[in-house]
Amino acid sequence: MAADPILQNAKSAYDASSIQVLEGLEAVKRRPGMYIGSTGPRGLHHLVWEIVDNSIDEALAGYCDRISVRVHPDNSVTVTDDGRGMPVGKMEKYDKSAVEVIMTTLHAGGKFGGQGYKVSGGLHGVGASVVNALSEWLELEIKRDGHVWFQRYERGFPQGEIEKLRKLKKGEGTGTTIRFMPDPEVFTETVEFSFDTLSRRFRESAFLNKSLEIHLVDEREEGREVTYRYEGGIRDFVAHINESKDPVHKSVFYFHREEDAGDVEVAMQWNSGFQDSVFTFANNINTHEGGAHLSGFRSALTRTINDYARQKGLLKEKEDNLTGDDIREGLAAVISVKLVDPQFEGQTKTKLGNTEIKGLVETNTNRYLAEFLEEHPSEAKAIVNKALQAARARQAARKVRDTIRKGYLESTTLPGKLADCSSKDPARSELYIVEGDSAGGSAKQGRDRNFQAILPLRGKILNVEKANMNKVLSNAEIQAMISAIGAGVGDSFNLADARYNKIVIMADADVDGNHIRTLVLTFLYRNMPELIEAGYVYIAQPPLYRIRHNRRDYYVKNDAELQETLNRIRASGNVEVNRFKGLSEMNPQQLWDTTMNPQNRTLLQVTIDSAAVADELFTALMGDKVEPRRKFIEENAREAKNIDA
Ligand code: 28G
Repeated sequence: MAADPILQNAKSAYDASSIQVLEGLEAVKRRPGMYIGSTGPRGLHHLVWEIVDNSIDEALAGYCDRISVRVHPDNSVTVTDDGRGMPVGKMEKYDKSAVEVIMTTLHAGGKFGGQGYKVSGGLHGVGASVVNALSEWLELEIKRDGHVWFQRYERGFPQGEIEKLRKLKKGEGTGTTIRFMPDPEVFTETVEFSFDTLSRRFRESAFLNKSLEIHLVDEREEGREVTYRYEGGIRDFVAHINESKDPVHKSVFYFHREEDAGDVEVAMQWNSGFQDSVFTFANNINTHEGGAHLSGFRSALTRTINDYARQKGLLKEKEDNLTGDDIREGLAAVISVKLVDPQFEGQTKTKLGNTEIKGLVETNTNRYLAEFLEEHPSEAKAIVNKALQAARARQAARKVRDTIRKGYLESTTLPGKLADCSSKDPARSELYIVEGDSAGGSAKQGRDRNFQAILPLRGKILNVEKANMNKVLSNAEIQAMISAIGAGVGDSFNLADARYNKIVIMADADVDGNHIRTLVLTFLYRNMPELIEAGYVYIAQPPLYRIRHNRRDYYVKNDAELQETLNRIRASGNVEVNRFKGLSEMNPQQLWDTTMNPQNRTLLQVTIDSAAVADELFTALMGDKVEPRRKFIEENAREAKNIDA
């Protein structure tokens, strides 16, 4: 048995059956998608999440308070933390250093492959070997035990043993640095990291881990860097969600409770809007599909607010209880739980299954919320009033809905503007939602009517952020969309009734096109999220340029492709380049060839993440406040131009 207490720890950890079988890295190289989801841009970024999560685990253990991430011009990434440093001592059982065992053995099943899920806090180093296997090279620098240690790997293979570089200077501190170069033979699509994707994720991590500092530097572009550190943790997260909105009360409700079953943290504040933005996390993982923590929170919220309203006479005896929906209107909330053995379930494995967590969240939310309401009577009144208003509007909306029900929503009559396809098989059928009548006309002529339906949208559809459900449902363009899709809306949405399994938003590649795309996406995200979760929603990519050369036409969808194509055909000269200003500039044949023909087109599939970004973008752009809009446009100008990225 090793004398080093760290090695003893490590040994018991590795012996534990929870770690399961140790496999070689060949499995990762054979099927990268099983371990990182995909080999596209999402998988590429996953490499960074795996490494940074290990630093965050070290922070959760209480030893690290600063993480820095650097993207180098060659697209390699360096992550540094000021934790204890990965253990460097020899493990007798393997005849290797502990860090080499961590870097070269695959622990547990892949995150995306099945049973094994990573538990934040306690199992760190788990994903590092996956990153190592998928990196052309990876270098480690560890400060601990009085020295700086170094080791290099190539495609997962150590290039020599770990070695001492030098002695640590006085006061230099400890920590881990990992620099890796994603293997271009694995990430064939792209090896380029997106600053915005990295930055968004690190902001979220910083919100979820109070006082943890995360510094991101992009060496590819002068001055591009951010530092996130939130003393308020998820309280600041909620304040951030409400930044571009108008809060109906001042203080953010917050509690943090540590119990044997797990840690619970809740923060919330109501705004004057109509949507609810409740985000839930388990072990820092965004649980998009909710689960036990969310149901516990909802029950407690409905119960405590009703109890309070009754007790204070704000709700009269003869009046019905406020519904959960009434109470959650305009609510911004973050629920974060940390537990030892999280069970992730659901279609996308983002639903927390641990039933014991429901009671934990429910009991504490009941208790702390009742206390908050008693201690903040004027805020409590504002909150209850907001819910009462929502209840009244909901009753009015129900009446409207009942009257229009026969006319539009639930009727079998399809909207007049819809050019439907002949196929009645949803699996084969596609609905193109097209901006403008003239582009709609071209699309109708250019399509394959066997399986492609066209729905032209006139002008700007309703601003869903500002309008309540009542108005949203009586808007003609929205109604056309709802009845064409055929699966209902909101609570009565039923995915199985969707008439198309592909819903393609087709708009110009300009500012107006972006606007309409964002509007439609936001509408779908808020009223038919199941459609996005099921992967039914796509964005069409019309070309940006036409290149005419020797009587042949080439269509390209971005500047990079333009450059590439020009380089390819440059030799023979006499090239004509046209910029497409809009869909309507293409004739039906061109539209079919470039954007609609399944043989040639590239569709972008909308994910819940990208829809959430659209939602955020939308709120900032459309909300009532000017300052956040200006700020958002400044910070996200690139993104606003290309929300598809
Ligand atoms: C910079 C990029 C990513 C890390 C640590 C620190 C320890 C550690 C990492 O131990 C083995 C298994 C469970 C204990 C733990 C150091 C205890 C004592 C560590 C990182 C031993 C892994 N001293 N910092 N792993 N554990 N940072 N940053 O990867 O039982 S990984």
